Amino acid sequence: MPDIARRFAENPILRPADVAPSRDGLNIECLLNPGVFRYDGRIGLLLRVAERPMQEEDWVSTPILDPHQPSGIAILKIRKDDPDLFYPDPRLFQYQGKTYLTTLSHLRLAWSDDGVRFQVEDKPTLLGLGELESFGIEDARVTEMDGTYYLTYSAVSPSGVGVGLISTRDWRTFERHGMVIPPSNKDCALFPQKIDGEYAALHRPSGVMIGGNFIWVSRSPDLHHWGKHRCIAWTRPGMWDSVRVGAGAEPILTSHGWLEIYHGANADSRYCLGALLLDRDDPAKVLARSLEPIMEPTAPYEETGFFGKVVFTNGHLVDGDTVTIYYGASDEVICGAKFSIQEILASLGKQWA
Ligand code: MAN
Repeated sequence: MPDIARRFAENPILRPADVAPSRDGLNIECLLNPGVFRYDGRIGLLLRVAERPMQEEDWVSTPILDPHQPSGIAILKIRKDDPDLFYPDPRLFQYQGKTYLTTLSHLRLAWSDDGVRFQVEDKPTLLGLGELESFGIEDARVTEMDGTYYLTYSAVSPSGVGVGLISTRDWRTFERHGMVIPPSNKDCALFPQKIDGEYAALHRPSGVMIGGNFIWVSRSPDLHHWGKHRCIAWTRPGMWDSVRVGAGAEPILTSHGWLEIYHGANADSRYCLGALLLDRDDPAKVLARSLEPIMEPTAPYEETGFFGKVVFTNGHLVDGDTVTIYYGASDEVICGAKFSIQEILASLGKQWA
């Protein structure tokens, strides 16, 4: 089944130039991978805003949060011909054996009445805080339960990437719960309701030496302590999701089970979207999984950009049969697309029957 996404005619709906940098001296390079929610009659995006200093020709420079600096950030600046520099990927580099990100991300709110035209707030909403977030915070998933919005996000630092948790009821005051799943772990999507009286989450540990980048499901009594771990979706050699897979936003409850839109990448780091159907009562049971992507990077803004050939989503809204995803294209601009839930289920064939 080919790409079944109906992209917004207005794409990209937000670009770096639409947003004000968080401080003098930094440039916004990328807007990406927003969390999505409804609050007070409006649609909210929690954007990931990635910044760095204006790049000079022979240098690479990146900001790092540092409470010891009066400005709160230090700039690491290295000559490109330095033999200790290894710069294989626009997203990260290695220097003297340590890995750094090329940009520093914060999270920022944008609001809309129609889901297409968004007003971005002038200032960051949430910045990395403390030593486990000194390389920034990224890719927040938003799940509402009983009027509380839970944000699960990637907390990045020299110690690795783990899952942080923040909650809010009003989008003005935030409670920070710290890191709830340690490195290496990301792509954490909470289920929107308890299962057997427990919270449940999809997440993506990364195995070193043995194992890999697979999707797991776990349970928790309190969102802090996670157990009953099960690995449910592996990478598939030779396929579009051969190197890494990770959950998108919260699973959607359908009459056939939990539908999860996930991302998969191959050895060329080409990121596509696919679907998983999980048992309603025991989401560790996978009922069906896309053989072909339901969305692939094909539009010009998805094929070329800061990091090309990427469609990546971690936020959506559901209205009846329609799921509207908001997604990062080429790790540079924000776009929207709609799917029919029935069409996604039909694309899975009769695997779950
Ligand atoms: C990783 C994360 C995402 C990013 C993709 C594609 O999974 O850094 O934020 O969008 O890679 O580059």
